[in-house]
Amino acid sequence: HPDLWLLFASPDDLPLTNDSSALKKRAAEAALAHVENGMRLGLGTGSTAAFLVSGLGKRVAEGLRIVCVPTSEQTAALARQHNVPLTDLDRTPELDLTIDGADEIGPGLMLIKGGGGAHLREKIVASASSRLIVIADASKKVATLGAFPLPIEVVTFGLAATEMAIRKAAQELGLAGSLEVRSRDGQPFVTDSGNRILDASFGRIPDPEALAERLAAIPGVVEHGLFIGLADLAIVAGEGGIEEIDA
Ligand code: ABF
Repeated sequence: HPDLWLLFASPDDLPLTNDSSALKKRAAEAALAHVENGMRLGLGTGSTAAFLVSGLGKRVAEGLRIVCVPTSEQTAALARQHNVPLTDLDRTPELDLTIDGADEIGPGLMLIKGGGGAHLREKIVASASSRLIVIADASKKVATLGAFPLPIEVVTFGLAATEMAIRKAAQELGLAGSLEVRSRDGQPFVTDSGNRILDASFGRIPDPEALAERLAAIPGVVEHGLFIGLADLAIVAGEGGIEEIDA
């Protein structure tokens, strides 16, 4: 289950029975090599980023000096457990590096993010960073984005009208499919910023830039999960080892 990591006090307690967990951990550990003393870091959200946070906790205990901005309440809680020093973008509006997971990594390091519902803060934090490193297991690498439903954070006001506007924008780009309000435990999922998520199953997205532009122009859309031109490096762990992909 993708949210299993939330149930464990620390990702280190997760049974690494599942191959992808072991690979996620390896990608996170490889990313630690990019962290230097004195850095201001953005901390991603999700099970891959959770391995990063616990790894940083160990380095901090050994004397690494960093300050970190978490991209979600979940990550903030995990960072506190691991004694990773936290700050926020109001006190530290410029960051050196953000390390975060992704749901899909496509050509040109275009990403789909937001499966964990945190992509609004993830995008704000990544945009405030000089560099974004994406960490993932090899299953996240795709030739074309879109098999993973695209998360779109929307305000609750006018939800049906916003849905219609999204459908229309997608249709004009030749995309169609279902648009579902995300729920968790039978209730609408509420993001850390109090909004809703629409998951758009449009299938293959041949022109992510065009879709990103159209979605961003819809007033009820707070932020979509397409990350374009943000990632500088992807560290992808597969059975054959680690692959580093530059933008
Ligand atoms: C965050 O966590 C999200 O943007 C993405 O949705 C998700 C990836 O999850 P995981 O690392 O658990 O596969 O980075």
